[in-house]
Amino acid sequence: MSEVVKLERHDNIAVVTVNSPPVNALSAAVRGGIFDCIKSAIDDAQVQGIVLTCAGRTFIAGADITEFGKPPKPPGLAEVLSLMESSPKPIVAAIHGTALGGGLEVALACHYRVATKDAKLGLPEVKLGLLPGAGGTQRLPRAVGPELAVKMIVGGDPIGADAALKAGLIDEIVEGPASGGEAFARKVVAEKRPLRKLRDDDSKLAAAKADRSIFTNAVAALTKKSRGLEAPFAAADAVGAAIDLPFDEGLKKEREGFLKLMNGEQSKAQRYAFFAGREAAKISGVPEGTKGRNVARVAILGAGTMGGGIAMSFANAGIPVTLIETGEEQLKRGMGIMQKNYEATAARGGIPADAPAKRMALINGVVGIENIGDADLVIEAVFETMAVKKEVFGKLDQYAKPGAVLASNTSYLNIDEIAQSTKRPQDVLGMHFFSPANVMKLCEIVRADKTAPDALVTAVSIARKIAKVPAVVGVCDGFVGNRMLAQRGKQSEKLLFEGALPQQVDAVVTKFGMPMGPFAMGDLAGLDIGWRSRKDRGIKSEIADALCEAGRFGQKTGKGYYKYEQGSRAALPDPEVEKLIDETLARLGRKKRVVSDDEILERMMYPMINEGAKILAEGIAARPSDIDVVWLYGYGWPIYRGGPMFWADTVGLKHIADRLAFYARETNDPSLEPAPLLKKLADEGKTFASLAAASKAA
Ligand code: 3H9
Repeated sequence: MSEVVKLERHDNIAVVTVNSPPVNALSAAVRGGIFDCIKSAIDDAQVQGIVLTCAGRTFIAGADITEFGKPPKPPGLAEVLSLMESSPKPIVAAIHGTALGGGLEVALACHYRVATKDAKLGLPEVKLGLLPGAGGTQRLPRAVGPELAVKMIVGGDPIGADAALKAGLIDEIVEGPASGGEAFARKVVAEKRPLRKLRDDDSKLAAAKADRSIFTNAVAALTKKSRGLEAPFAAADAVGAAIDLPFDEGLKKEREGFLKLMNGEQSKAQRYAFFAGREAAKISGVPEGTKGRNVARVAILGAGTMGGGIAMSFANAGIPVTLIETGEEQLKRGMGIMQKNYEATAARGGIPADAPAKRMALINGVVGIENIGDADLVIEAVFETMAVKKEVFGKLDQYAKPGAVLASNTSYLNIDEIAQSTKRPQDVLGMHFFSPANVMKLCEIVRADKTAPDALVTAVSIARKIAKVPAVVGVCDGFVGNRMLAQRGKQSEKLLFEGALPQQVDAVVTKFGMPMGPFAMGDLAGLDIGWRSRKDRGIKSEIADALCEAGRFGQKTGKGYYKYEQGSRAALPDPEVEKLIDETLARLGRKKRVVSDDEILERMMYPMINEGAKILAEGIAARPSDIDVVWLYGYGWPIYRGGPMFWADTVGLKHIADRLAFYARETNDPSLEPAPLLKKLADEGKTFASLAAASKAA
């Protein structure tokens, strides 16, 4: 009766199956199909029980996000759920894969729920800047109690079938969803079990009604890291309504909150970010159907901070790693750090207690590059100079097996040049991980001139497999992220010469939503690195040099642009730095002026966007959304602002181009002149979003 939902009757049990690939999202057709099939089953006198299940890889993974912001099409999900919950015949949701968002809400409106052992159940709406809008905030607390409910709703992470069974979210773990669901429905019918409706069951709310601190403490802990975000707080309020209000009133409150968020700017940005991340995995300029190479084992060269973090990322995904160092001492140190790192995470409850041993067992630490022979992918994370990289890649030629993908983790060096040091440039590309590599999600995949399409596909798919967000970029100094960051760095330094203080600049940047300002970031990375490199190149940076000459290298020396108390990472403004800046300016005959926060924000962000426009024009990134992905997942750009290019569109490109031209004039800095592409879009009244995808190779 429907293209995407079908109804079958097996004796007295009706089986309703949703089949709408890829993830059975609740499009209008799916909602309509479920409504019609359930109604038919209710009307069929032969039917005594109903199973709702899904074909394909997953149970319903949520509302169809592509429909948000468009005129609603009937039937609404609330109407479908109301029909199901009030059905006079028991409905069993049979779950496999991921029952997420609206999908779990459908299941919660059923009278019983069963799931396969590997199923995951969750309400991740908050990650899209939303709250569950189809009863999830009211039914989940009634199913599992408000404490776990608020954790799932405000935190947004799913739970597994075992935890769901323990919490009372599901009634049984089954082998197969359809067969298990049907068997369970037969049991319900045979035993004449009641029509259990979560809306009528307040028993699990009683404790929180008596002592609301159970709930408020959980909310306080969960929202600690939600600075700037609206959804977690609105979601917590909606769950609070489940405790305080009758079901229907709570539902009304939930609906109001959902609509407000859905129509707001933050959710728009977060939904954009969701699709941008998926879009980035589609590589332009690669022949359709190109298959990646098989990767069963990875070799990583270098067990330092980066190499170790990368090795952990693979081990976390169950992929065996050969971790290679040049000496026993370095290897021992690297292995020790990983072990400690895992143990600390386990102690915090981040991973199971037996995970450190299991994961470390996947990392085989050895001395000598000759041990890479059985690796399908080799990632080099050695010292960051061209000479060292070339030497290493020359050796890879000798020891890597034919067809192995050879990746460099360089953060700025020319991969084309590195590739020339091998006889197999078609296998060479960049995989630029971000520090700490076991935590940060971004992996810039650098496509060199001669990189073979299947090598590129291999890198993108393995990055996804280890839970990274890949973004394909072209060869240039610093690739996408660091190239844009360099523009911000240049301006932040100039601002000090004009009268701003490090703490003022950083405060503007963190208020915008970035996790750290440029000066605190410099202190974290170590100021001596740039100092040494400037000396090598004969470049001066008066204030930064003066800091280093005074032994202020950043956090590691307890002093940099800020001071740090022993054992603390908290950046404290230091009058000595102010004095040092004043003296430097006086020495150079520079006059201080009052720099407004507005100016700081514009000079921190607009030059990066300008560089982004150049990156697009050169084809270094194929789409504006790829640049946004780089910033969202590599640099902590606030997700509710979508990424620099998305944000630029919301500010208006004309305004940005005008301000850049103004600053170019006022500060006598030709590098701030609006890039041709930015100027063109601004003149035409267009946005970055209007640009068609264009990759270097296309
Ligand atoms: C919600 O439910 C609101 C309700 O409370 C209220 C309603 C009133 N819609 O990620 P993948 C596409 S809000 C549309 O690569 P995986 C995705 O774009 C929703 N499309 O696969 C991709 O398309 P393409 C709450 C969707 O195996 C393809 O499916 N739910 C949706 O790595 C495959 O996706 C969520 O937030 C969707 N809901 O991961 C869940 N979901 O091939 C969001 C996916 O063209 N989804 N697509 O690029 C996910 O977390 C992951 O997709 C999932 C599968 C874990 C399901």
